[in-house]
Amino acid sequence: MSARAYLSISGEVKAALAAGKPVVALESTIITHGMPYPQNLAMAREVEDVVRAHGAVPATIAIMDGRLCVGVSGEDLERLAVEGHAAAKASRRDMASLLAQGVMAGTTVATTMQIAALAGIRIFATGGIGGVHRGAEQSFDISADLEELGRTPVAVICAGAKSILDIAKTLEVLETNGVPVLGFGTEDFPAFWARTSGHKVDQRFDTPADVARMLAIQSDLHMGGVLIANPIPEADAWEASAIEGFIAQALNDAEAQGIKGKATTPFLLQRIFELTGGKSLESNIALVKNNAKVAAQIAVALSAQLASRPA
Ligand code: PSU
Ligand code: MN
Repeated sequence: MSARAYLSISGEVKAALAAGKPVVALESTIITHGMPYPQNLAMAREVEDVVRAHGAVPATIAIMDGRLCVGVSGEDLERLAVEGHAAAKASRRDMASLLAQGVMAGTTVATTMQIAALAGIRIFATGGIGGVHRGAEQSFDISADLEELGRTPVAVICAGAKSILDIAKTLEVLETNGVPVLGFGTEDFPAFWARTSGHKVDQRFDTPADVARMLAIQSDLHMGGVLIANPIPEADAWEASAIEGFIAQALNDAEAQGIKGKATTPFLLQRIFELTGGKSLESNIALVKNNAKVAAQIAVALSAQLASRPA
């Protein structure tokens, strides 16, 4: 059986893809493991609205009922949000087992990219990517997201990487994997809650049309993913120094409680949410919406450019 036989694509997304209209993929681990209920459900719906408001069709991706679902909405989206941490967190290696067992799972950046590519979606918006964890020289904890970006031809619009990670090492691994890291209107790689990290991106691009031109060429060259880093809006940003104390505390707590492997990122996010009295979540939601807007604009520009090419 072909891999595509496992896809369940919603009617709206299928029609948009067939017509070459802009589509933006959205991940679901951010819903199940990245945010608490009910804010996760509100966020998921608002982000879809933002994509639509900017002229593209949203395609939330998840694994449900033994299917790779593209365009999850309505009651299914609610089921996913309510399930939360009780749902599985699908990394690349989990996919076949989850399909075999018919288990509900949020898809990480890595698996969302994989499923988006299978469905023919080129643009994907999220909050932050996984990366090289601090202390990786001991733990070897490097997110599968970085490997996937190297091989799967999907552009991921994010707000950089959180400083719960080692950003310098994350950028090194992206370089090793051949992943272009573009700054959208910035030369500095953003650090999720903060607009800068002190580390440089590879190239700065200032408009959706410029990014779309680069993506079309990347695709012509049969190369892999592209990471587009879009800083959190000024009004919602934190000073790096203001969040660092909370991150240090969360990392200490994770170590004290022996948190390891795939539980690490959800634990740190939850702890920082508690330590900031919920304020980290407000910023998180603001940056995801901002990424959804830019992703939709890039998707619109890319569709227009591809449609105007000689056949
Ligand atoms: N960062 C966030 N929120 C999230 C994640 C990362 O701010 O929800 C999720 C994404 O789905 C990402 C995953 O792909 O965590 C990375 O997990 P890991 O570090 O276990 O690879
Ligand atoms: Mn990990």
